[in-house]
This record gives sequence, structure tokens and C-alpha cells, in this order.
Amino acid sequence: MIHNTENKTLAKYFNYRRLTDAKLEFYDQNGYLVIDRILTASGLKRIEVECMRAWHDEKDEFDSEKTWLQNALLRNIHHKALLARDYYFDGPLVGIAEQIIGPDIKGVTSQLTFKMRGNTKPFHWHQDNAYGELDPYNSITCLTAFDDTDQSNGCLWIIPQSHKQGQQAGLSLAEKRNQAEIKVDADETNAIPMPMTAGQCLIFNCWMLHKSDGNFSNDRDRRVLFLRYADADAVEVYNDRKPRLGRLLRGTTRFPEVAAFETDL
Ligand SMILES: O=C(O)CCC(=O)C(=O)O
Repeated sequence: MIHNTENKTLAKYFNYRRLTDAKLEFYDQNGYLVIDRILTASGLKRIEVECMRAWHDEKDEFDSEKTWLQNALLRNIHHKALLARDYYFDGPLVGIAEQIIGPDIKGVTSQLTFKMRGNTKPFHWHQDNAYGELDPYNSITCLTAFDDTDQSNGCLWIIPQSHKQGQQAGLSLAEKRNQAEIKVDADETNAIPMPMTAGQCLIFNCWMLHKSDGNFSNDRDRRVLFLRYADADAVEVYNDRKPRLGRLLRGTTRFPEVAAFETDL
């Protein structure tokens, strides 16, 4: 657990902005957006250092004998890295989430999602809302790149406008607990790779079909900070429609347990 002993705000590490109407229109039509330089150069450096310290506290090098989960995922990074916490709760993505989703916002997932050199396993086409179906269906995934990423080191691929196909079959709670893998049989005709530069953020709708191929570079990791935001009243469909717990970041919620939810940081 980390504690913020810095009195000064960490906002100097972020580039805040409001989405223009044209950007919002693009998002509605295509289901995704790319935001440039969402972190300042010093912010990127600092968040990377803090996240890597947390990563190395719990993870070793890539090991093909280990599971995807062991190799690729570090959950609740906001408990473990101060700037990741501030970025998640107070950074530019909160205002962007408010513009896309509406006035009531909670943070629902924070994790490192890495595809390190040597990890040549693909991550198949899926929707994030199939791994954790939330209703209403307007939650967003925000992937902030720590590295320059392209097809050689396992960048994301998306199918623009695929969010218009709506909800695909999702996992049950038991399947989620078992870390079952979803493989949507996607029509790839319009699929595009999403190369990114370090410090860029890719935002997409919870129904966006996306995947990544393996990291076939010998010397370039592909490290991404994965944050998800939802309507403050969003419920877990796969879990008897119980409210997803997460810190209330903007507005209000009808669920007292969400309003009272504190992550103790
Ligand atoms: O790490 C990857 O390559 C893909 C991750 C992803 O799509 C996800 O976690 O939803």
C-alpha cells in the first residue's frame, strides 16, 4: 500500500484537455480515440519508474512456462504506484471519461498490462465488456503506452466501429474466476494496428473488438497502463447485477456502497 506524503499536487505531470465536439463525434462513430502526450515527459518517466518498481516487486522476467496472468498482468497498480494512483483518480482521463460517459463516474479497473520481449503469445479478439460486463454499456478502456509500440512488439489492433455490433457473449463469474479466455470470431476486414508512441493514450468503448499479436522483437518491451472508467451506477451483469465497486470520481451514485467505497490510499 502506498501513502501520499507529497503535499503538492502531482497535476504538473499531466496534460489536461477537453475533447472537442469533433473528437467526441469521431469517438461516437468509430468507438475509439487517441490522445497525444497525455503525460508530460517528466510524468511519463516518473510513472514508468514507479510502475516498474511495483512490477519488479512482484514479477520476474517473462517465462514461457508461466501463465498469461503471471507474465502480463499486475492488478490494482493504483495501490502500488503513487503517480498511477493520481493519474487514475485525478488525471486528464477523468474529465475525458466525464465527457464520454456523463457526469457520474467511477474508476473500475487499474492494472499494468505488459507484453514483454519474448512473449509471443497472441491475445485474441475480444471486448473488454465480455471479460467484465458492465451495464450501462458506455464504460471506457484507456491504454497509456510506456513504450513506442508497433506490430513488431505486439501493439494493439482494433476494428473501428465494431462497438456498433453491441455486446458479445461474456464470461460468467465462475469463468472469470478461472481466468477463461475469450476468442471472438471477428471479421478482420477492417482491422487496423494501433501503433503508439510512449505517452499516448488509446481510449475505446467497452464493445470495441481488439486484440494483440505476440511481441516478436528481441529487445523492445510493450508496456501499457490499463485503466477503465464507468458510469457511477454501473452494475456487474455477470454477478447478479451487483454494483461494481470503485472510487466515485465525479458526480453521484444511487449505490451507498459505491459512495462509501474508499481505496485506503
Ligand atoms: O495486453 C494485450 O496485448 C491485450 C490486453 C487487452 O486487450 C485487455 O486486457 O483487454
